[in-house]
Amino acid sequence: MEDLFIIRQAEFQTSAGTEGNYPAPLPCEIAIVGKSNVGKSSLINRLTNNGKLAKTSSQPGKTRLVNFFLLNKALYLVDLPGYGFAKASKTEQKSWGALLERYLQSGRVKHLLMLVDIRHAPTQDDLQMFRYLIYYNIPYTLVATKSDKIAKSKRAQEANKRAKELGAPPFAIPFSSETGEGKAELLQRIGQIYRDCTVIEKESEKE
Ligand SMILES: Nc1nc2c(ncn2[C@@H]2O[C@H](COP(=O)(O)OP(=O)(O)OP(=O)(O)O)[C@@H](O)[C@H]2O)c(=O)[nH]1
Ligand SMILES: [Mg+2]
Repeated sequence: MEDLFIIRQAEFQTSAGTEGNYPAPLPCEIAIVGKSNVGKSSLINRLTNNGKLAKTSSQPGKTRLVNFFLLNKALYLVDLPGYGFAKASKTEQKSWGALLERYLQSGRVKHLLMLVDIRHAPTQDDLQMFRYLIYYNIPYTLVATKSDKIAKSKRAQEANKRAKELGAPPFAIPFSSETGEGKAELLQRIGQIYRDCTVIEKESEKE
């Protein structure tokens, strides 16, 4: 577990809207995408052991801005509004789409955690998101959320199935914000990502 990213400190930094008022970038920025209600904000709270850090709700459409969380004063973990919230008005859907797109095209994000519900086949929006990140060559990790909702014996298999349905290599990390399942694995992954970001940073300093 040498790469495990141990979160010693986590704080909300700032929110940004469509005007793209992002904070000064750090070498490492990891953002979370996925449909509305899939558990993006809950995942941040579970990882940081702070149930109140990111606002969550049983109603989809809770997160409406790009929210920056600073971990160990070294890395940004970014909570994004979810897509595919059918009840939102057309205008709202458009503005969230623009927000997401502007953020993703800003070139800040080094890695995406793409969340899918472990129980359901990906939606058209999920497929579109996945195609987008492949097209723009954004490194990603797939996370299958709400793993507590299905039998333990099926979790690995179902998580991998969701990845396959997206058209990705068949691997996703089963994760539960309720039980903490998958937390160590995800922190390990974040540790690897962080190491890669800082290696790249050092390389570019040499040039
Ligand atoms: N059982 C279970 N419920 C979860 C889990 N993760 C999230 N939830 C619930 O799912 C609902 C949505 O969670 P959020 O974290 O707000 O989802 P979100 O993806 O941030 O949603 P938006 O901000 O609307 O895009 C809440 O009622 C959470 O309590 C999980 O791992 N297990
Ligand atoms: Mg949210």
